[in-house]
Amino acid sequence: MKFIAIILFVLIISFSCKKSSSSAVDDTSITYTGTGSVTKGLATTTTSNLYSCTGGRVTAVGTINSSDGKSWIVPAENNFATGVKLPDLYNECNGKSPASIAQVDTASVPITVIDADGEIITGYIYGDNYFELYVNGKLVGVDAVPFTPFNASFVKFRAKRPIKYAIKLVDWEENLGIGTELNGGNANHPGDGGFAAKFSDGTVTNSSWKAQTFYIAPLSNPNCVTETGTSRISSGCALPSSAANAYALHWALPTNWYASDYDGSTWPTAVAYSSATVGPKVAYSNFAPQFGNAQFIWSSNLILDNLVLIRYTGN
Ligand SMILES: [Ca+2]
Ligand SMILES: [Ca+2]
Ligand SMILES: [Ca+2]
Repeated sequence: MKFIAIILFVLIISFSCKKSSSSAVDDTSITYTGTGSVTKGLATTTTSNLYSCTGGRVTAVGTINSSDGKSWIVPAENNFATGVKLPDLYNECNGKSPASIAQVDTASVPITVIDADGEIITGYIYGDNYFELYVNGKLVGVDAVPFTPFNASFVKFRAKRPIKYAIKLVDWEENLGIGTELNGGNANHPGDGGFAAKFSDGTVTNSSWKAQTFYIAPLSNPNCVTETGTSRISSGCALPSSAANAYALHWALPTNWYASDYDGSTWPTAVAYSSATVGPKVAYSNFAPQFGNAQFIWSSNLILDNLVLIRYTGN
């Protein structure tokens, strides 16, 4: 009996030591085998409200450390504070709620010069929730409302064709670091994304774009994300039981991902989603004729992929 008690004691001590030696992700039962960085639980808020608008959700930014010793900004590093806000097609925060294009003064929208010897291109853009638009390697501007209410933009820029579009897409979150929002009685509702755009050079969003995901959350187990080639697939993932048990995966953005000559050809193909699946608001539906045959696109998971980069080269 005494011998068994000693064995048990040694086992308990060794288990506790193992547990206390774990790093930021405090769960020794999970050995992650993929290429991302793993975080668990909520991030620390660094900006309590990036933007305020009556009726809008709290738009915060935070940081969280992963088990491999890296620090991550969630939901995404962004240029909202300093970036030029793109002109409004529809934006309740600025008192603009036209019922149709007939009520929008598109002629007075200023032209952003990307290439002085280029041609004038116009575009209609709707993103759930936030986007930053780069054209030929330069930032044209940022979505005027980062989270909610849902808005839409009308852009006008001068650029040389073929135009290289590079766009950062963010499905914003209220529970920083775990990709969820407060939705009525459900405090951990995994929000979804969706993005549609139509430009006058003939470019529309569809599955001929490329899309890569860089932040996936919430996950019950980070190993549920499978990687095939450059694809990061979370379709087999289950939601966590609680915020404390929620994992997230992060990948660093290539430093020059928006450059004109960046080769995004190895990225996964963007996935098109139906309007019914995305559920766009009036900021989109009031201008459905202008968006024409543009499709809603995202990476392979509209719900769990919260930071997605997309690229396309126009005609
Ligand atoms: Ca927005
Ligand atoms: Ca989401
Ligand atoms: Ca969303």
